This record gives sequence, C-alpha cells and structure tokens, in this order.
Amino acid sequence: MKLYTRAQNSAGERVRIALNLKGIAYEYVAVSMLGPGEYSRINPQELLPALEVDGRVITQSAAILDYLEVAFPERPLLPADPVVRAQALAFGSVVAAEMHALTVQRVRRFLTSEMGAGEARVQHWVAHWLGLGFATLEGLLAARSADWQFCFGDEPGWADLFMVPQVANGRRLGIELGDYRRVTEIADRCRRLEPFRLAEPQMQPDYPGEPVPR
Ligand SMILES: N[C@@H](CCC(=O)N[C@@H](CS)C(=O)NCC(=O)O)C(=O)O
Repeated sequence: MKLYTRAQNSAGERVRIALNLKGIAYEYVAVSMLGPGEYSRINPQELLPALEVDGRVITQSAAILDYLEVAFPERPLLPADPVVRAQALAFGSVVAAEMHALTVQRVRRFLTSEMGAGEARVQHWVAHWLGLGFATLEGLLAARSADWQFCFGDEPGWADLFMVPQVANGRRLGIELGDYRRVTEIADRCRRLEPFRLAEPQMQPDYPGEPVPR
C-alpha cells in the first residue's frame, strides 16, 4: 500500500493516523519526490492524499478511511452503535466539509489572488468559518450520550482523527480555542498517543520546517 502525501497535508494526516491506529504498514510517498506530471496521472484532481492499493488508486481522505475500515475491520475506527457511528461520521464531515474545505491553503490563496482580499480579510474569513466549526464540534461533544475519554468512545477513532489535524491547523492559523474545552482536551489527549504523534507533519521524512496550515 502506498500513501501519496506530504508532511503538511492535514487530509493525509487523517489517513496516517488511521493507518497507525490500525497497525497497517504502508509506503510513504512524498509527492515532492515524483517527476513532473506523475502525480496528476495518479490523482487527476492533484489533491493529497491518495492511497494506492495493488495498483488501484483511492482519492479523498473519507473514502480512503472507509476503505481501511472495511478492509481492516480488526481495529475499528467507527463505534458499533449505529447512532453513535452516524454521529462520529457527522463530526468528521463538519471538519472536512465545513472547516477544512473552506479554509484550506488553496482557498486562502484564491481569496488573495483572485478576489483581491488582503491578509486581514482572509484572516476574517478563516476565523469566521473555523470559529463556527469549532463551536459546532464543541456543541456536538457536549451533547454526547456519555462522557467518553475520546470523541465517541474510550478509544480514539474516526472523529478524533479528523479533529486533531484541524485543531493543529486552527492553532497555526491563530484561532483562539479557549472556548472549546472539550475539543482541546481530547485533541491534547490524542496527541500524546504514538499513532497520532507519528502522523504529525514534523515526524514525516519530507518535513521542510515550520508548517503552513493546509
Ligand atoms: N477533500 C479532500 C481534501 C484534500 C485537500 O484539500 N488536500 C490539500 C492538503 S490538506 C492539498 O492537496 N493541497 C494541495 C497540496 O498540498 O499540494 C480530502 O479529504 O482528501
């Protein structure tokens, strides 16, 4: 199995955490090491990550995670209870669709280069969408049916691996997280665990230095 990623790739970090939690060995392929045009032949969208399984490619982190969950069920990432399972999926969607997708580096760049927004307006945009998102995550955690150690269970799983890279991005982007106590406590608990620590940007072979949030 080959994971096409780069150190600073928070969607890829979700997959790295999942692979680590499930104990699956994989080859880390830093896209910067590929030749010109090589990655667009692997993933026409050119976004990261992509997972190659015996020559076939899966794109989009949620689809990759779903594949891992089905193909390697021994250490599940999703809760067994159908309602809690759906709540964990919903939590991940808030991060991927309503926080990350609106504030990712290519969106910030587009706001600057195509929409004429200066640094302050881009920061306003980011603070608005991430603030709403973190408030939503905190609300979802407060409404859980039990006060689990991690988002939706006493083992870290699907929701945690979406949340942790997004919390790191929020911190790098200067978002004040003091109001989101459950979010930060669980994220900090996760970051002390090896599967999360080993997935962080600075632990990757192509880490270039101070991360830019992606
Ligand atoms: N919805 C996609 C998002 C992928 C995405 O936006 N990836 C960013 C980095 S987190 C990317 O590839 N940016 C271009 C780059 O890093 O070259 C997923 O979940 O996989």
